[in-house]
Amino acid sequence: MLANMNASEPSAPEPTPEEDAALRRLYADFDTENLLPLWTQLGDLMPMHPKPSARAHVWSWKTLYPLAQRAGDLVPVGRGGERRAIALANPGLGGRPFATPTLWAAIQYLGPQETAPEHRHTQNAFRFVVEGEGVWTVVDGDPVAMRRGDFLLTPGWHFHSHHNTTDRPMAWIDGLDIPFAHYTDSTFFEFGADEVTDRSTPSASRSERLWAYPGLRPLSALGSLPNSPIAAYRWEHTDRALDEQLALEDEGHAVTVEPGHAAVRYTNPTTGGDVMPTIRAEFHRLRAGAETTTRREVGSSVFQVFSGEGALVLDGVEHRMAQGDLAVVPSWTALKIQAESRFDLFRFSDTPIFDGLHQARVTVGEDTE
Ligand code: GTQ
Ligand code: FE2
Repeated sequence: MLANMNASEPSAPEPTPEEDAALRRLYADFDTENLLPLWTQLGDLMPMHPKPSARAHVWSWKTLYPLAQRAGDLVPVGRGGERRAIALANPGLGGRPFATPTLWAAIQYLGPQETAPEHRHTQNAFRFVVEGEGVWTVVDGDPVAMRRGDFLLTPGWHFHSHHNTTDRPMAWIDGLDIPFAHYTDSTFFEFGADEVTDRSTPSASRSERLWAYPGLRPLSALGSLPNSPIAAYRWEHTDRALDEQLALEDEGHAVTVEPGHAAVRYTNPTTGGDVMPTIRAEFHRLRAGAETTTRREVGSSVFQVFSGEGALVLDGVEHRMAQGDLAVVPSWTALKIQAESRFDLFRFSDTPIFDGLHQARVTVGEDTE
């Protein structure tokens, strides 16, 4: 049956056979001329609220890690393939390697003494380390150590390579805005040097030595930068900040997001805003037994459990999660976090895109059913 602008009106008269034939010819001619009328597309394109194609989905670290390990044994890393990164492919996104419509999330694995060659691309990237150490990522010639709990930036168009200096493998997660860049046809890529430009292994990068003192910025670099100049946000700082929020709460100060829920956002110290123009990153810590108020947000996010056990309740469905497990929360999905033990979660999202376009929306505390 052909769609009709008056289809929903009960009093609309049945089309005559002539009208019906004319309407069929009209749609056939639209098709020939690569045209589609709004009235047949409205429900899909302009729903009352976001109806994401991406699905809520959980990948367990216990499954991911051995698969990455097998790739490590079988698939060399080098020029051309560039990275041994295995992407989360959201089951709602047509088999593409996209966690959400905007975000790429992957487990990357480097074997003992291996090197992933230098390149740069316009896509913004970060790494988050849930376990292990011993890899240095060299960002525009600055060697940055990667250790458990660290959040590391590779903003767009910065050259980067990774090299494992140890005799043990290391795996971590990458987050990038690859799908966003792909859908907007805005991507550029260049190969860099074939050898790692600096094989030194300092414990702090030059970027941290210049920038990573809270509230203090070098007078040689005033003005706002589009990306945070801090290459690594270290676990000791994140952990301490969260501990102190909960300690202050214990002392009677209302400094947490909500009772038993401490959280921090990683920020660009030159603006106070998000670390990169397309990606927001946060760390959340819930006390054992705490739970968050249900909320929906425009935009998609990915969580990785850093430690502890708990559940993400997504549109009323409980997904139990443990260390290393990753969950995708599609746009406008009702999210509640429940902590069984103390529950530490890393989170990243595409919210800065919607903030920048004045399309961000949040609802808090509504019923999920
Ligand atoms: O480490 O440079 O997961 O360029 C995807 C693309 C990682 C990287 C990914 C990349 C990288
Ligand atoms: Fe890269």
